[in-house]
Amino acid sequence: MHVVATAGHVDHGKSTLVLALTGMDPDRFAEEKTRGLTIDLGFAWTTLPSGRELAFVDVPGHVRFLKNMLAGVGAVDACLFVVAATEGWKPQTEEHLRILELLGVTSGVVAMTKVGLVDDEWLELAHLELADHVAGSFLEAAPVVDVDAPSDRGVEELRAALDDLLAVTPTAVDRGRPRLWIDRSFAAKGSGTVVTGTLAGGPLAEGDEVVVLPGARKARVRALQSHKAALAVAGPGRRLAVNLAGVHHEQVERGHAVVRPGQWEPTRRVDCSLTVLASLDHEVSRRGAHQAYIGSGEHPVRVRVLGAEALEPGATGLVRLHLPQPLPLLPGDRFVLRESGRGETVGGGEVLDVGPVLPASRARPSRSVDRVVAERRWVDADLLERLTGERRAPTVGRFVVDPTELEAAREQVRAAVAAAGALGLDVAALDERQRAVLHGLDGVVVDAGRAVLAGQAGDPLADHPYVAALEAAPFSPPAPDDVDRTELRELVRRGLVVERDGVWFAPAALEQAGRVIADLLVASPEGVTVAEVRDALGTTRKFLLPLLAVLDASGVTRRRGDLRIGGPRLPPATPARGRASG
Ligand SMILES: Nc1nc2c(ncn2[C@@H]2O[C@H](COP(=O)(O)OP(=O)(O)O)[C@@H](O)[C@H]2O)c(=O)[nH]1
Ligand SMILES: [Mg+2]
Repeated sequence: MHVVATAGHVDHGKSTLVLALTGMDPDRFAEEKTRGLTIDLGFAWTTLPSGRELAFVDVPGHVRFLKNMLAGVGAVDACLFVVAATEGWKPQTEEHLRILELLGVTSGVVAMTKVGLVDDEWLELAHLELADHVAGSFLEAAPVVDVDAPSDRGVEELRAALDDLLAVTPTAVDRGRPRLWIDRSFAAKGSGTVVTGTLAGGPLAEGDEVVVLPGARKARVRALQSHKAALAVAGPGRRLAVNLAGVHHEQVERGHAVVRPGQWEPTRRVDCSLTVLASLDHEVSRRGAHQAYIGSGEHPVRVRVLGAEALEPGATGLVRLHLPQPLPLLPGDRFVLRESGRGETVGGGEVLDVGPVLPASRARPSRSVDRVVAERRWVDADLLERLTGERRAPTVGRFVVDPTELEAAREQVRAAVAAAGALGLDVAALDERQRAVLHGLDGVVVDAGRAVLAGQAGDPLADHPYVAALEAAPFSPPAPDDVDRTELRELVRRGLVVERDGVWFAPAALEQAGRVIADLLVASPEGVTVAEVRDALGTTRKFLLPLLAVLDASGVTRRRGDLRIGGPRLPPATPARGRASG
């Protein structure tokens, strides 16, 4: 199954050839018949001698209908390139060849038509002229077949040449991501909206839920037809008519696309390569009114040249295109750029980035998926697939992460865990990305919602002799004269010792003091004096004043004049003792 587009100047015999090859007249419209002129796309199909099926998209040759020509040649596999022997190479012969090249068409057959109307000498000259013009293009080595449709001369040879060509033309690839650029939309009696197009990228099946973009209209595939025959499933690379339930035909138009929901990242801004035609007599810059032909649509665009002010004729550079409506595009999609004012083809190129994040001044787009990851640093793997068409396994969590960025994030989280010490880092306080990084981090254990360095389970500092010494003499604590300064700082940081005004306490001493004061307050609810506390703890003012300062600061006690009363964190009194002394 292949789709081939015709190409060539008006009246050179494209439609006549399609009729001769298929028995079907591609000029559908009454107006086309009476004027003898193809205005819009025509469709016809045939089975080749090999059994291979071939569909033609017959395009108009007249310059006024170039827009319609462009709508038809988007997803084709090859071209039937037509040049009349009588007239030879003409402006639209040239323009169509350039457009096919810009759209990435790489194979074709040339038909030299109307050979019955010229003599041998003229025909020989016509061939020489043709060879001159296709030199250097993808048609340079293409077979050239002489035909004269009225006498049937050459039609069988042409059929054979097409068969040979398609035998070596790769069929459309199935990436599981169907996209049908709509070239016609109409209401069929009794069945509602029907759209047609060349299916690419993946299959569509009866019953599929789809969306029509732009506009994100949900619809369902009610029925499929290819070449007038009903199909339950249609693979990519087919001309297809799709009967859609759920949308009105007037909501759908040429240039829209039928896709599956959730597989695309519709965009209004794309970074692309742009090759400017060498024949253009001016440079391309942001000036001028441009139209981009993408898929089957024509879209007015703003053009911004990246990394330069303008592109010279013949040059290939980078541009950012601003579209009026979001389109489901992918890197690798081709487009043609025309200048609407002058009505000339400017050039064309390839979509490189459908979701550029860098400002135009810094953007240097390419097809590289690594570049997308590096620029976004963290990308959801599903989003990355929608942006690039490529599936990458997530590096952490659901994210694909730039390697440098990931290393930095690992270091940052590891440092935070280390800083949290033996108590551990509250995992709930981390954001999603940090949590994802934490879970893959070597040497970190997560226990009961807290992350600790693996070495700290069984922390040597917890059994530090100084802590033991402080606990042994809670209210006459020894000075840390023999303790290593780094260790002491770490002990303080981890809350294993508490320092105030040059005096060090064990946390246990503070707790004990709090309980003793609570008991005293049962007997003296109006408050206790420093001397009373001192006596109850059996300590001296030297130790007691810093100790009370800690208790005041932590809300265990509060000052009222010369007295201490209970603060919000005062522990409950010991029931028995409290009552006994009261
Ligand atoms: N003698 C002769 N006339 C042809 C041939 N092919 C097309 N024609 C005539 O040329 C005119 C234009 O043909 P058409 O197929 O409409 O050209 P298109 O604009 O390229 O599609 C018609 O009147 C055809 O009958 C041919 O091979 N020999
Ligand atoms: Mg025609």
